[in-house]
Amino acid sequence: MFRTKALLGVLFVVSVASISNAANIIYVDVNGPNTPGTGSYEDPFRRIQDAIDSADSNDTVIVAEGVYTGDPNNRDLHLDGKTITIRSTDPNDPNVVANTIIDPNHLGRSFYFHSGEDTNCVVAGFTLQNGATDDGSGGAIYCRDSSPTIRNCVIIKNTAMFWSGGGIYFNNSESTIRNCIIAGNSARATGGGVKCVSCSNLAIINCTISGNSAEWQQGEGIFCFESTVSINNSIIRGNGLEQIHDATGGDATVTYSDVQNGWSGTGNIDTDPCFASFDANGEPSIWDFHLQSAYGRCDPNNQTWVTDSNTSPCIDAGDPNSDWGDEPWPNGKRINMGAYGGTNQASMNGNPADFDIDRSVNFVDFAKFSDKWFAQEFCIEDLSNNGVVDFGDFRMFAENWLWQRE
Ligand SMILES: [Ca+2]
Ligand SMILES: [Ca+2]
Ligand SMILES: [Ca+2]
Repeated sequence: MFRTKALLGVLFVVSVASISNAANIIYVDVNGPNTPGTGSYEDPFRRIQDAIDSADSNDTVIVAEGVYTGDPNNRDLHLDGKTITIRSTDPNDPNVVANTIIDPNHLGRSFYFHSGEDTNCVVAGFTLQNGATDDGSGGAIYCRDSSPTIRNCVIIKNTAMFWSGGGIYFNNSESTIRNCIIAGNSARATGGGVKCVSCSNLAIINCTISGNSAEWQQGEGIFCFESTVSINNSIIRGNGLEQIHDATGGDATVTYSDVQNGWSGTGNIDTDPCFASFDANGEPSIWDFHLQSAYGRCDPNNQTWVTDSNTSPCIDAGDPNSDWGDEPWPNGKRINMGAYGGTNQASMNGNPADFDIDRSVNFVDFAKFSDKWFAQEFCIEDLSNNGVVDFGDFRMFAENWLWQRE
């Protein structure tokens, strides 16, 4: 009885606490009706900093598609130590990411973290472009004594004009960067894409870091110094002379990644990733880091799936223990390397009727198909992807019968 009362008491306290800390959603839309706006869905703020300033810890700021530029309250965004999620309307949709743009137009950075923000601060689903700093490091994002989580962002064409970390600079930070493209950024000194110093403890997961440059030609992709950086399921190629600079030795641990000129570590490769479109000396805004595939590649420009003559060796080459997430079938039941790995835009691989992934379609696959006959669910045997396994799927299975991969 006592235990029951105690339990009820705990539940009461927990529920009251959750009510008093109820998180709010604050909306931003550069095309909203009023300036500054109130942050409601009907009357959103038009400038991102206004929303951040009105937020309390645990609130979420949702930013509508549009280009956030010009106004000082759309750059050098600072959280003053609050724990806030700042995201686009759908960080998992690369089309939304491409259309939700923070562009300081070389007048500042996008984000300036310097007030002890922790890993529960999240920046998700933005394109951060044309940021620049003339007073130090970190062209798009600066983090000192702060550890925001950065995911599903495209960080492109930013510059650290007088020092380091053209894309992102970390100093005494414990950030995680996940499913980000960091490309075409430049630094005056070192770390064209990312610079990491002063006992930082960084995780870089499923990122594509390419086409960055640094004038000192050191760590043109990533520069690490007296820090711990773990890089997993990532592609680091086409960054000038040196992809990763490990200044003190042993700072960088790399696994299941494609690193130009190689890097020791489990599952690493050094081979052309077959990007859909990339020229290190070309214009970054037309680069496309989807991986070429004979079995299906998402073409974001035409909103369709296409096939290539090549199939990227980075497909199905990520950590076998990583969740392949939203990768469309056939996904090899293994995550791809790079920024689209684990997402619904991951390049496909193999025959869709090869359910056991043994490189041939035969009676073993037919047995699996039969087990699902007339199942009303979305499963890999539902080849037409309409929620039921029936004669339409049988026809598709028959078309692939006895397929064998060379
Ligand atoms: Ca895969
Ligand atoms: Ca098979
Ligand atoms: Ca079906």
